Amino acid sequence: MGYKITAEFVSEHNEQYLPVLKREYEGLAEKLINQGISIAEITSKARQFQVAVPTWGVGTGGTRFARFPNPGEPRNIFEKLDDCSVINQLVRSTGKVSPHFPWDKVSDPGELKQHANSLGLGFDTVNSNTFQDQANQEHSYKYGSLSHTSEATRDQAVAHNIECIELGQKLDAAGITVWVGDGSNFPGQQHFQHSLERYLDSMKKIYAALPDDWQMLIEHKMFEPAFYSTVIQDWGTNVLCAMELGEKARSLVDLGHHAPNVNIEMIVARLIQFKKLAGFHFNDSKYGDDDLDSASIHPYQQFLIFNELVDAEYRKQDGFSPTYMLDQSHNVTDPIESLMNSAIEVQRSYVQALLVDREALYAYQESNDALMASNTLKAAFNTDVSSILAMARADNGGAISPIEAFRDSHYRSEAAKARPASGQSGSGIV
Ligand code: PSV
Ligand code: MN
Repeated sequence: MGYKITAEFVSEHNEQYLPVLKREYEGLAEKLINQGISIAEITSKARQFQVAVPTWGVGTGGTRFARFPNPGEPRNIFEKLDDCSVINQLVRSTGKVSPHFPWDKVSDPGELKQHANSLGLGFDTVNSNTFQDQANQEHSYKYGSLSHTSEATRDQAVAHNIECIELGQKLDAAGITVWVGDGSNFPGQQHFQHSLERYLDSMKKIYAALPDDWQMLIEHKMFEPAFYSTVIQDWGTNVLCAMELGEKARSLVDLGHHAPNVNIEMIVARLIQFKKLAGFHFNDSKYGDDDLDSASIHPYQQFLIFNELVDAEYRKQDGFSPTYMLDQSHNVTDPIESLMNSAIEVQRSYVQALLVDREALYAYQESNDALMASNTLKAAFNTDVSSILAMARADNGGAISPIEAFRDSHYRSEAAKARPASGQSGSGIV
C-alpha cells in the first residue's frame, strides 16, 4: 500500500499532548523519588521492552459461528507486515513479528525478509500449523498430526515443521513454536500414553533438525479443538516433553490455555526455576481461550506474571530469556488498535512490576507478614505509570496517544481503498 504515516505527522500529533504529559511525568518522578526510584531508569527499561506481534493478529478474527471482516483487511503477508509496521511506528515496542506457516508462506522468503527490514521489522519465532488441512495435502489431520496413529501422517507433520524451520532460518528467526490441536472428543477414543509416545517420537525428529542457536517452544492448551482430551493439555505434560527433548526445548505459556482460576504466575515461577520458560502468548480471557485483548479482563493477573518475570531479572536467574508475543483474535475492534492497546498493556504490567520494592517484599515474606507483602505488590500495581509509557514511546519516536494518532491518520480508510474486500466472511478460528 502506498499510503504511509509519516514521522512528521506523529511528531506534530504529539505536540498537543506534550505539555500535559510533561506535567504528569514530573509529578510521578517526584512521587517515585520519594520511594527511592529513578523515573529515568524505569523509562529507559520501558523503552527497551519488546513484545512481538502475530501476523495473524492484524486480520479480523472470527468464531465458530461467523466472521465479520473489517474494511481494509490485509490480504497477504506483505500487507500484514505493512499493518504491523504501523503498530510499531506508533507504539515502538513491537519491532518483531511472528509468522505462521503456511498462512504466511511465500515463494521467496528473501523478498519477505527484505520487505520486513525495509519497514524496520524483524522476525520472531515461526509457528507451524498442523491443525488444519491444506489444499492438496496427502494425509488429513482430522484425527491428529504429530501424534496421529498413521506413520505417514506423522511424517507429513514432521516434514512441515522442518520446512518451517528452514523458512524461519531464511527470515533470521531463532525459534519454532509448536502447537498441535491433537486430542480426542470421546473417552476411550485415544490411548493417552501411546498418543504422547507418538507425539514425542515426532518431536524428536523436529528437534534433531533445529539449528544450534534455535529453540523449540512447546505450547500447551487444555481444550479446543478437541473437547475431551488434548495431547499437550497442560504445563505439566508440556514441561515433561521439553525435558525429554533436551535443552533447546522449553514451554510456552499462552495465557488463555489454562483451566479457569489456575494460578498462572505460579506456573511461570516453576518454569523459571527449572530453566524451562520459553516465552508467552499474551492475551486475556474470561471463559476459555477467548483471545481477548491483553489485560482487558485480568490486569492484576498479568501484573503478577510480570512480578515473577521481573523478580527473575532482579535475581539474575540463570537461563532466563523468555520471548514475549501477543496472540489474540479481534472480532469487534480494529486489529491495529487492539494490538497497540495490548502491547501497551503488556508493557504497563512490566513497568508496574519494576516498581515493586523487592527487598521489602522479601523481608515481609521472611517474617510471614502476609498483609504487607500483598500491599507491597498492590502499591506497585496501583501506580499509574501511563506517563512513563507515553514518554518512552515519544522518546523512541512513537505516538504519545497511539489510538488517536492512528484514527487521525486515516490509515484504515486509505487501506480500505487500496485493499478491496475479499468477500470472505466464513467462520473459523484463526
Ligand atoms: C491455538 O489456540 C493458538 O494459541 C496457537 O498459538 C496457534 O498457533 C494460534 O492460536 C493461532 O491459531
Ligand atoms: Mn497461542
